[in-house]
Amino acid sequence: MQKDFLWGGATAANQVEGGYLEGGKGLTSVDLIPHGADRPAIMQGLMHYGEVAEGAYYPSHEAIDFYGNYKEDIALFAEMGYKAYRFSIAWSRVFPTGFEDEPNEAGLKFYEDVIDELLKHNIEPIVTINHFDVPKTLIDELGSWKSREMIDLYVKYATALFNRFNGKVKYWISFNEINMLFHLPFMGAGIYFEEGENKTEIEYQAAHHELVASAKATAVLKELDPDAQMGCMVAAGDYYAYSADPKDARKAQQDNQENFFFIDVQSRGEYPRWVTNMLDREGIDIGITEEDKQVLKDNTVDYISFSYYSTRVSKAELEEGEEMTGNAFVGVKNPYLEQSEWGWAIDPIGFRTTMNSLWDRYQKPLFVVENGLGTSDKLEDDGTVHDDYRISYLRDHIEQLKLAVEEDGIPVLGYTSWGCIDLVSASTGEMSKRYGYIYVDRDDQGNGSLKRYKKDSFHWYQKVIETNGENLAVDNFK
Ligand code: BGP
Repeated sequence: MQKDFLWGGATAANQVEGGYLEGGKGLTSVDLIPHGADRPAIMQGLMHYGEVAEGAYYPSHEAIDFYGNYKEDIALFAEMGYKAYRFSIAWSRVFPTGFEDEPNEAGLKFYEDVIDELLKHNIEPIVTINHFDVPKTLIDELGSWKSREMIDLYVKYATALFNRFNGKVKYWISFNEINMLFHLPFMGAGIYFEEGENKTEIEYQAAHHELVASAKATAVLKELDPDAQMGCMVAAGDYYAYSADPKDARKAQQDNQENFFFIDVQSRGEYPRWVTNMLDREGIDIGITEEDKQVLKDNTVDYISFSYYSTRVSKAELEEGEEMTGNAFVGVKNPYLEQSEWGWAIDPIGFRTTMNSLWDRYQKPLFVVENGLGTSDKLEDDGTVHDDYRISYLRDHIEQLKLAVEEDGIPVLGYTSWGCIDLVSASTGEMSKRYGYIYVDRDDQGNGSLKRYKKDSFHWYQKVIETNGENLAVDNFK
């Protein structure tokens, strides 16, 4: 791997920070998604909690208290040797309702402190501007990204960040997993559906607003700091055809095209024709102006960042009960692959395949900003956690990453594994679905000391970074 390869870890504000009303922060979409039976329907925008409900448990409200603990946590990242740390900024910490003219100083100051702490340890901050997080007031007043007004509000927010962190942050990501809008509209974009609304129309309308907002923010960034880089971010993972039946192959192609849609626009600067044709055919007008087209064309991204957890399988004709979901993507089970405890397929070779697909399509540097295994761990009495299964998973994936770089010649900027410290699961709201190198003592009901413990994988990853990916042996730390 190249000398300056950015090894590190990744988190998101709502999954680690807590302090949900501290420092003047406003309520945000995720603060309204409780743990429990209603969570899936709420994330999909099919049910809506307009207010924080009495008696419900909201994991984002306290999370793992990174808000109060960031110095100690960053010190642990530094001890592992991180070169980069990807985190997100909570929009409602900086603009509590989204409508204020001026940013909230306490919010900006918190992130400035985080960034300064990282820089002190020579860790490159990778900042996601928006990760599953829309201020509640914008949802209530505008219907979130359904409204075109969101574009200017987002650009105002992003501009406040670019101004404040100019020269300190080089890598920006405009939206986390922007394609999640099609799978979990409320989680991804603060959108819920009213009776009688056309789902396809709403989703493409919102997508268009996000795409224009991303492009406009990119223009501002380049103006303020020509050296900074803007990346798009997609929940990646190729769709395989279930069989050699042409119908399955065609279905896989369509599923892949849909998954690439946002990145096609952000990287190539224009809508793919299958989308404009489909919208015309369906009689859907999402209000794309000539000016929008120009903005999209002129402000494409510098790099393609992505999350990778698994590939997916497309089948044209589904049989009853055959459907399965992994990371919100629906498909069928791959008979060749094992699954995680939470039912997500494990496919290291698919990681390399996916990187090749992205590179062949866009020819822009890639950045792996999420990858990891969510599973339960056991904290031993002596404070150790023997997570050899996580080490194997990461080893198998990093091996494929190296092949993509060294054999296939794909430029990859870095690898920040997901949930480098245990955090709240986005899909389930659980703490017991753990991804971290660092164990956090907290359970699914919010009990626990929040104390941090180093897992075996902590020491393993430390060695991986120290040897720049050369020593991947599962016992390299012993
Ligand atoms: C991605 C999200 C993350 C993260 C991860 C793991 O979709 O960008 O926020 O949570 O998936 O998913 P989960 O937490 O549901 O296990």
